[in-house]
Amino acid sequence: MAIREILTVPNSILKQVSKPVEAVTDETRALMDDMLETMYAAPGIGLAAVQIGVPINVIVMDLAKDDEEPAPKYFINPEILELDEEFIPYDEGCLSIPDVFDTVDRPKRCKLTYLDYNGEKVTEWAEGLYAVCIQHEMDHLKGIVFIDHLSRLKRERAIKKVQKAEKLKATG
Ligand code: K2U
Ligand code: ZN
Repeated sequence: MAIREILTVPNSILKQVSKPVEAVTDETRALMDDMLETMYAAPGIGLAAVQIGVPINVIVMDLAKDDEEPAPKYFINPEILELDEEFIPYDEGCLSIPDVFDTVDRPKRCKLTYLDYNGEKVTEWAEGLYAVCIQHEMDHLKGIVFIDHLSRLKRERAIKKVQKAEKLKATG
């Protein structure tokens, strides 16, 4: 396993539309192991493969609280089948947009289907933080980051903030 670099805005790879996984192989599982290790180290609670520069339809997530046992979830070729008509606001962040948080409204619940770590098909409803996080991650698979749901001014300010912080980190 390895901790991989997380790409940050405005890296154009984050705008790519990810491609479906043809077959769930040991290589797919090795990638998901790296994604999970990278996510835990960030720390975060979700991560899409495109965020480490691999534009394929793979997401990892762990919503367990700090005082709970880890509960990793793996999503290969996830699809949303149904969306609740009711929207709820949530103060979102993103590992590809460090230290930027803002409110995004998303459907309160969603029904999704995906292949798990072993390639088995799962279909289930997501609600609460699970619903927010999976929709946030599935946006990544479409080349969309959460600031794309905000005003142009807020988006531009967020990108400038990340670029300034990266420049400071690089020059020390
Ligand atoms: O895509 C990502 O960067 C993963 C997000 C997942 C997330 C976004 C919005 C709302 C919930 C989850 C990162 O985990 S953002 C960091 C974070 C950490 C704990 C709680 C919320 C956000
Ligand atoms: Zn994100």
